[in-house]
Amino acid sequence: MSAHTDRAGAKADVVVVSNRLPVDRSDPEDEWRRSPGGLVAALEPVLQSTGGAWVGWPGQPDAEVAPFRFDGMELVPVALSAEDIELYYEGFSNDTVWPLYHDVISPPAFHREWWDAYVRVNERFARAAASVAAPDATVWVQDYQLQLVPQLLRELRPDVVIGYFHHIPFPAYGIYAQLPWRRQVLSGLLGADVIGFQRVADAGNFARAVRRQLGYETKAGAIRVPTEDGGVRTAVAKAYPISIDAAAYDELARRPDVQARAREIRASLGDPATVLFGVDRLDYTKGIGHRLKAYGELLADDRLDVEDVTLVQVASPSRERVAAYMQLRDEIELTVGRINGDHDTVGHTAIRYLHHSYPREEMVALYLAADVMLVTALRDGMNLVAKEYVASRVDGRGVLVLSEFTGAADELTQAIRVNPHDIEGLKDAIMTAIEMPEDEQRRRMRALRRRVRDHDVADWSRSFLGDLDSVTR
Ligand code: GDG
Repeated sequence: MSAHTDRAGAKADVVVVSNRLPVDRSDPEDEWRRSPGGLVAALEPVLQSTGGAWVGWPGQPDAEVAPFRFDGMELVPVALSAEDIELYYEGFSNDTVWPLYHDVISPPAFHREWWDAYVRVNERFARAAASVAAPDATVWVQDYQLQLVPQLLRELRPDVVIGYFHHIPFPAYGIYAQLPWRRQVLSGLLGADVIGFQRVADAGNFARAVRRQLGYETKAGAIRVPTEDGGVRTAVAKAYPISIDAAAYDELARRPDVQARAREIRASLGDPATVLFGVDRLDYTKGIGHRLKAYGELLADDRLDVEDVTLVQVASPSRERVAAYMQLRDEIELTVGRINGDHDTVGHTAIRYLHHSYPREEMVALYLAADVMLVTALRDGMNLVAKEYVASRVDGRGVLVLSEFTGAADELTQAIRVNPHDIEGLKDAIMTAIEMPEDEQRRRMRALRRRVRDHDVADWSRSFLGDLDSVTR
């Protein structure tokens, strides 16, 4: 193995546990590369300064990889077989929990063998975390694939302090109650000392489910959890809205080459008066179909003219082996083809549809090229795209149309707020955004930028870890 392995095996005072390790490589012969993304950017400095460890799946099925050092962190791979990936990841995580927690936009599937695999894999993650944590360490578990880890880890290592952050919504009780394993999942999460959610409403939904299902007393987010020895401990359920590395986006957006690329993008679209932009993982929660329907009707009603406007829609490939995602892709691509067929001219296209992933520089150039950003999610834990758009608008212009069903809507109150199910309302909101005078754009963007700058991802991790430190000591 490479030079990364020199200090492998050391115990860590801070351990992050997530489904994926923060590194990637396409081939076992290649070097590891850091994955892009805000979570990695936020947690890496914390782990580097504490000699911390990160536990997660290295990204290839059946890969047995020994722990190794990377960028000052100890990386502890958890192996997943092709069957684990199918049952635990694509199955229970992405075809049971994901649709259920996003208000059953797509019907969740409940399969006992998926659940069994979820338990088995969560146990594996908990054992890996237990083996690397130093005495009294702090362990921070990330997201819905690992909801059982807090309790499993507490059983193995009662000395460690455990935090859990839930990146997706926690649904209302009536929906949550459908889950056949609803009590086990709540108990799993309650193994943590602090359970963090994106919105105040998510933390409230969780506390309500705990009261209804387990009968524990909850008071302003403090949950009294009975312990094995007949005592009681307190778990805290609270909102910590996640954010982005705002300074990094600001810096990229000021780069002359990125600004030149933004101009080039507009020119290559035929310099339309208005560029609308959407970028999402191709996921049924993101409301891409609703967005296309509203836009298609605006063209059909002659409220918009294809000579003056183009919608750029980046739909990055996602979960391509899950049936609901294959069907969604077909639906979206049929709709895009129809709208373009009906409205395109030889020189202008209604929708420039891109089923690709792009480097971050290109994303920022696209944000800068877009007069109007469309975020029309039907349900979204936070939605970082909305924050990235705002952080990239160093020119102070641009309009954000934002679904009220995103966590971001609680914070980004100067956006144009929409209910994406209301197609007429969405059409009016798009027109308002297109026609918004520049001074109003600037006024709103100033407030939005201030919010994102003052609450960045470093602030998020500081506040979570600060609370974790204070509730337990
Ligand atoms: C989950 C929750 C919560 C997308 N396409 C490309 C690309 N992206 C990047 C975006 C953004 C990220 O992916 C997507 O984050 P979102 O927050 O919008 O949505 P999810 O992926 O569903 O994330 C969500 C989040 O976790 C964090 O807690 O906000 O609610 O569902 O950063 O920029 N990035 C690049 N190329 C692409 O083509 N480089």
